Amino acid sequence: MSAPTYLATRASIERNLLGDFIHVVEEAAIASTRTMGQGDAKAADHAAVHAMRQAFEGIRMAGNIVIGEGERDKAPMLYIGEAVGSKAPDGVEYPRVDIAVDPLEGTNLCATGTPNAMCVLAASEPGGLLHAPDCYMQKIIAGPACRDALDIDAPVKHNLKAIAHCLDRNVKDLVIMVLDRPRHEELISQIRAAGARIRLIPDGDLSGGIAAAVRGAGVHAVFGTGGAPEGVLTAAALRCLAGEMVARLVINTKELEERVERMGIRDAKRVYTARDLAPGEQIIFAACGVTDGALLQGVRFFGDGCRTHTLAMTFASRQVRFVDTVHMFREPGNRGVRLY
Ligand code: VTB
Repeated sequence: MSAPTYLATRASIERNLLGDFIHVVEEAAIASTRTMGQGDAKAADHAAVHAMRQAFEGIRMAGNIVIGEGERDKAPMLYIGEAVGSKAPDGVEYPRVDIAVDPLEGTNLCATGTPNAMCVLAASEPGGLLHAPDCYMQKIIAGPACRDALDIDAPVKHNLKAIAHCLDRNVKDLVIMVLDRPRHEELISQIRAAGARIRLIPDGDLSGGIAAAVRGAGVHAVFGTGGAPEGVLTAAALRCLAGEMVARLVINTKELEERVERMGIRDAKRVYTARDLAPGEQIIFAACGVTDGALLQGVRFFGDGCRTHTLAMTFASRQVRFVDTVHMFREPGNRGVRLY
């Protein structure tokens, strides 16, 4: 007889673990925001990783980190392949969950107190998130209206026209987010030549990608090359939001070629959609603001506690929640609970 399962159904990942995962990103955000503006990106990252790792410990799941801080020898915590979650009592099995984390997306943003730093994770049933190598990924990300309209091999102008058409507007009315990097010089001049407007960002194409999938966020697409792990997390968010994405790994060295082969990726030039990158049937995506951003407010501390703002979404049960939490660090005494 097989061991009884603590949480029996597949549907239970979304239903039963969402609250726990919100807690995880909130804890990471509170810890890293303590370091905001200190100019120490490493310390900010370390605070987020440590808090996230600790928060995972209390969750009744057999968690497996598929996208994390790197390989085991480089990262002491939240390394790829690390088992997280509380230990099940004898005779009990907890649900198996694959987890992708970006404990602090935008470590420099936090270190400099610049907008859009956030603590992020995505989770799914085993196999539901691509084990992407830590390399670059070329991406075009847009909202649900742009269904099947993006072509990563087409000229920039062509994609901008397609996006404008889907959004029932002119190319000049579009705002395209691009990471401010020398490698994007040519891309930026092509977007300018096509007549679209640009918002250059210092870091954080993940939060930009989510904003592009939400109407009214003031950004219509993200173009350019960013991290592949961030690409998988973006894809998990986009599946919950029905957003569009086309992406391709940038495999430009012999070492990377061998690495992706070892990882079982047969076609290194493959064009991925959001569904390819995050194929799970059960997906949870949670992001808690560290510094204020397009969609999320950062952590605000007050005398007795703090307040956090989290985006929490599920794929199968189709929920998009904005969670506004007041965390009490101590008894407020007769000063009362201050919400503002
Ligand atoms: C992007 C950005 C991230 O890494 O993915 C970027 O969105 C890519 O790397 O916030 P480079 O900095 O080398 O361009 C981050 O900046 C950090 O993960």
